[in-house]
Amino acid sequence: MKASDLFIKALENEGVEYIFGVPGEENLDFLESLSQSTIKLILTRHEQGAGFMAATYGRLTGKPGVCLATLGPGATNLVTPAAYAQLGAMPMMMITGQKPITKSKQARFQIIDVVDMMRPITKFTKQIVDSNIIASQIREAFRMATTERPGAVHLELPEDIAQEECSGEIFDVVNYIMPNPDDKAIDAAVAMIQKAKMPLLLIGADANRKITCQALGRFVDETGIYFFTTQMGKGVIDERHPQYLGTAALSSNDFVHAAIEAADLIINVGHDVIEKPPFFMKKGGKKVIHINFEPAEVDPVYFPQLNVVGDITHSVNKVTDQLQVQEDWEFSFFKKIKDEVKGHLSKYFKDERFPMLPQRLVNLMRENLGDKDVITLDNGIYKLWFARNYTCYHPNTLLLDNALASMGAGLPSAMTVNLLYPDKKVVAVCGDGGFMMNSQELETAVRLGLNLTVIILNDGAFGMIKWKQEDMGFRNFGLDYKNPDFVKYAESYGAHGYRAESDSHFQEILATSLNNPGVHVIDLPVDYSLNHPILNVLLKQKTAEL
Ligand SMILES: Cc1ncc(C[n+]2csc(CCOP(=O)(O)OP(=O)(O)O)c2C)c(N)n1
Repeated sequence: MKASDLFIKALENEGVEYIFGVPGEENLDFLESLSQSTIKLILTRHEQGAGFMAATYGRLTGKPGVCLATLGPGATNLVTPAAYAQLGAMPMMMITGQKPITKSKQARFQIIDVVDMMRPITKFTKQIVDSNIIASQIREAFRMATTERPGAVHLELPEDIAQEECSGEIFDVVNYIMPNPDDKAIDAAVAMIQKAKMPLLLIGADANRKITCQALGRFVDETGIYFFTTQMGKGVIDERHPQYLGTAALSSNDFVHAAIEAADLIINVGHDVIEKPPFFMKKGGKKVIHINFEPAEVDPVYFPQLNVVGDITHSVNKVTDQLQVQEDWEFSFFKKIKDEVKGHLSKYFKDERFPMLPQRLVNLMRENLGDKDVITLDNGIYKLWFARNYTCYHPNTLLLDNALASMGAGLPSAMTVNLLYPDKKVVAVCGDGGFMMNSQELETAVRLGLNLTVIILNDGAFGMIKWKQEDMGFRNFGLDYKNPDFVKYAESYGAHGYRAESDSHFQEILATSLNNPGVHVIDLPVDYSLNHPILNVLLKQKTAEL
């Protein structure tokens, strides 16, 4: 069999449905083999778009999303999505081409050491030097990508190896069950929770990967313990729950931090140090139980006293089984915070000023989307507003990146959501800066016949950095730009373009976009004037008063 045919057969054996990518001439044997396969090629306009789409596929399905690029410049364009998948624990496999490795007349033309370049941002990176090991290397790459903690893997397929005749055989996919935690660790966790006066549950990104909703829902219902989430832990338990205190979006001085400050024990299910810290540990301060698939990595702000390592669902269920509700648990402060938060969050929900406040947009999105519809966020200041203020009813209904926190992933992520779940509505909320970083994928979305809406929050600036600049007392410098006409821009791709002129006009456009097929791009002028006074000033005062 030709080696590139075997490569594709091995990918089919892994259940690969799509390959997202931008082929180069070094991938042409691979492409020829792919043309005979059941796997669909999703041609994108930039390797970054392909990588973000593949990573999101991995994030949503738990199966590695596969992307393809050529050597040199194609491979370097995959660096950001590789880091995105690796930090975000999204299983993703990258395949890159290379000039022939045995005989080549290319000298150094386009050649960089891609395998080494990928080393710090992947779990596994290899050049295939012999076609007979293709099948085993692919099996190993998929195993690595999906094993806890999931992440990015990379295989380089040189042109001459792709053309070889080989007799490789396919390896069966072998899944395994995650080990359960040791009883001693469970006993210790139960004892610590029972001894605490104000225990508080934290739900992090890793609890969002597997089906932990039921176990965690049972834990909070049976114990009465209050909970908060990291940004990537949002939605694991329906946030309408009376014990939900909020999402840690800021680093400090939010209502949720007042609860964290008061708690004497944090039961941390699924948070690791990759996400922006939702709280900081201090020596001699509160205690932390780390419940996760892996033991905690120690960091100056995170050094839990107890690790419960193993399958998260099983750990949580075992703790719940044994835990006795204590009469001296004191939750009245948490209840007070819950009441304060409710009033604070809804304050600007009905404020119809235009340009629109991000708080108002959050509310309109919640009102207009169904329980399981999805918002994908790019990276900008609005991410804080959505993480704090948007109420998730189900896991993975607000997809954001709080690990690499890269700009440019909002639109590609929404495209994958629509590919996978055509019955769900999906809206990418992007800043004008982040949208422009991968806006060329509008062509891909239109060509694929996808149905999605993009809302561009137009402030003519890198708003997030402006907000930090103001907080640091620096002058307003170096962060403003001009935007293209987004309506014409969208239309030139064959998408529908709209510019919102008022609050009610935006609502009309939003309804049209959500209820009609095709790609819809809404230019929404945004008012960020309350970012500093609320996020930096008011919250400090409010939380100090609690
Ligand atoms: C690829 C990348 N480059 C730079 C940054 C740093 N950064 C974070 S947010 C931001 C500004 C985002 O601006 P925009 O997308 O317009 O959103 P806004 O904050 O204005 O709503 C920048 C430059 C980043 N996170 N990712």
